[in-house]
Amino acid sequence: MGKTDLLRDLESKVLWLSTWMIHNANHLRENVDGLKVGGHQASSASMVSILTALYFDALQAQDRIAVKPHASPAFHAIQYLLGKQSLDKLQDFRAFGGAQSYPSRTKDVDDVDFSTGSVGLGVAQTLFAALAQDYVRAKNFSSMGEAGRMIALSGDAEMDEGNIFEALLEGWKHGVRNVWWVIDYNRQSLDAVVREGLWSRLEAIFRDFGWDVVILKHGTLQQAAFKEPGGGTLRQWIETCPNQLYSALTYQGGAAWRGRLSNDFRDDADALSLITRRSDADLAKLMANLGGHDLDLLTQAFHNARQSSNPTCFIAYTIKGWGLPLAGHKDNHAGLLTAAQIEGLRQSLNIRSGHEWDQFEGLASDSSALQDLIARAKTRLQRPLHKAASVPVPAMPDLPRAALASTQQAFGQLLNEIARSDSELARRIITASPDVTVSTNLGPWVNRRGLYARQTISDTFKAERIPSTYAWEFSPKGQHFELGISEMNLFTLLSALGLSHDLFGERLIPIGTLYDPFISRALDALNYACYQEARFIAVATPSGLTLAPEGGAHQSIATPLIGMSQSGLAAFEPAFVDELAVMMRFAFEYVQRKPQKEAADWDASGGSVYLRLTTRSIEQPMRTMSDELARDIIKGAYWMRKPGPNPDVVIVAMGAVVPEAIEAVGMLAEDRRDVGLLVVTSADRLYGEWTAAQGRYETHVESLLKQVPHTSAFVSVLDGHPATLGWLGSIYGHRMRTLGVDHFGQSGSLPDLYRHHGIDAAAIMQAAQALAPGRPLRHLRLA
Ligand SMILES: Cc1ncc(C[n+]2csc(CCOP(=O)(O)OP(=O)(O)O)c2C)c(N)n1
Ligand SMILES: [Mg+2]
Repeated sequence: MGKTDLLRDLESKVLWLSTWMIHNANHLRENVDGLKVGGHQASSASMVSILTALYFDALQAQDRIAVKPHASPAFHAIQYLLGKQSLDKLQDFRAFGGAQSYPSRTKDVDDVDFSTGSVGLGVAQTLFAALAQDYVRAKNFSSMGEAGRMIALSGDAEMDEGNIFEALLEGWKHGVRNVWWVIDYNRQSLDAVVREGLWSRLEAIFRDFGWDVVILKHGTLQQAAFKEPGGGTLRQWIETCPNQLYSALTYQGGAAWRGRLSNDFRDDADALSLITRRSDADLAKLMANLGGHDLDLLTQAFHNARQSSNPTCFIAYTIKGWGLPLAGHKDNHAGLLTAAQIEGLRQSLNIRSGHEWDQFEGLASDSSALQDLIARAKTRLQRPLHKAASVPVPAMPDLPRAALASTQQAFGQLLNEIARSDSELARRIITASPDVTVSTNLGPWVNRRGLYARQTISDTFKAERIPSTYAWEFSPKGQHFELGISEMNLFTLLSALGLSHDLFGERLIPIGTLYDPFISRALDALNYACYQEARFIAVATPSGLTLAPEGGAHQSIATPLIGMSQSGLAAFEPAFVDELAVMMRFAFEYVQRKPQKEAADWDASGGSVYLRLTTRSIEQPMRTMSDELARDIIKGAYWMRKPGPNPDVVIVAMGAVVPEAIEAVGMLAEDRRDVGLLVVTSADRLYGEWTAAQGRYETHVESLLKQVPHTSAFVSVLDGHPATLGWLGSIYGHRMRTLGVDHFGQSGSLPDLYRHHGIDAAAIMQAAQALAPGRPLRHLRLA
């Protein structure tokens, strides 16, 4: 038997296993809560042929692949055949601990390279992975083998997602290569049938961006039929058939095809006899033989594409629900097979009852030949066990002491000092910024380490001897990735770079800078980066109202809550320069921690880090950084002024408004007893430890606050949403007022805006007065 026959057998096995898997999952769901398994059956069947051609023929060990979210069952079925997925996980598809609904790097045990689920993100992820691969190769960290193809399997409606086009443009700028996007062109979305002619728009776009486009429209059966007498008419008919009609006829099957074609071909005897020569079943098979279901065509197309490194888009015509009774129906997205339909399919595939999970049950080919082919695929896909060495983290450089400084300025200085050093850390850092490199203070780092590009591009201003603060020279040696303005691209790139240790076996320490408010623009990309355990440091600056004259739309409010609520991301907000240095050192180590499945310590697995910085220059405390203080900063809070034994009020402050709190505390202390000032450096970590411990041990926040009697009151303040610190009162039941920003800001001076939003010293004192009444606060009256 030829290779194609074997592949065809495996294709039918993958279709069966994925269908059976969903059928099982459906039973399980119905028993629990009556929910139906949505959106898998038809979408998965649509991609069965493409996945079969890739995994059992075309893929190489160095390739990495993002599978269309709803093709998860077919993907897991293939992994099962390859011996990488267990039967019980397939049986538990979508159940707790079972194979995941959407391929997940972290939750699935099989070879998921990129987690998908939110359409569009996986597609763009492969493009940035291709750029990351080139970066790692350019650095010659170690001798890497052949470059892999970064492959995305995308739905056709998935191409509606804007982030794909943002990525396409960025890829073009950076000369992306070794990336394949395979579009499952089944002309159906979730709700409906897609617009006519989408393929030609897509083709034009991809060609414009310098991609090769391979259109896989007609399978080999159709191509052969076109050569028969009357074949031209058939071809013409298929070319002009509207998507809806093609889908409808596919759904109805052979007799319907015959009815329609006999009528349309009535004036063409040759074409008529072409269809009369075929049985209903053969006619249906011919009409369903689109390029994306033709294994010969697919394997050949992938083989050809391997010959060049050009980015390549395959538009593979397919049928949604291919091979199943719901094929082509416009409502099939969440469709499931009935018990009778499953039974029919089982019989047609010669699968005996009780043998549904058997690997070769019912297949025509010799099982040893199938075993051979699978074994060859396994060997081909055998990946080296990546053990990226960790990068040692030296002590952070000492910055010259300045009386006044901002955290953003200090961030630039710290990176500049790291850039000057010859450390391994300096070599492994890669920075990126969406067109805000200079304004987020990465300029000094870039001056020293240069911009990265595959080809050297010199700085014309420098060559022309025009004075400029920044050298803007690109070379393969450079360590800064200049991006266009898209924040989605920033986080998708950070996600790719932050998986380099796993994807390419070389550890990178990616640092991305952006304006804090625009984190929201990229939230989904950030979420997916964290979900798949990519490791990076996001430095968001400037933030909050503190950006006063820039106006309301530039002033972030919700980001401290995002930092707290985003899983896999440790969020910090330093007030002072020495805190920032401690956080950065921690971040370099934290991003390299190895994820652990059952970690005893809530924090052991590490994660990415988010630093929320500001441009506000504030007076720096003259203190030496003790180990204890450094530890407290990382845990999330420290006493700047320890309260006395019986405080009327404790002020809790975070970030840019700590000076307001210091001022308020100074004035309050004249009229209130034992006032304390707690500086929060990470609401996220303080809260994270407290909730993770569930009372099993005394957490940092508990040990800080237990000394404050219940009768004391708290006033919290930050330049962001007040809920960030609002939970502190619930630890021991302290009364609390939470100050912060909960409405859009506007342009203005800093004092104007702090006053307007009630986060200045006077507002803190007023809140303290209200909670801890007593003799009038003399400074409040003055204010
Ligand atoms: C960002 C996002 N929005 C919405 C969805 C819900 N959704 C899942 S599949 C789908 C339609 C996908 O159509 P297509 O890409 O053509 O894939 P097909 O099912 O046809 O293979 C939608 C809207 C999602 N998963 N992600
Ligand atoms: Mg589709």
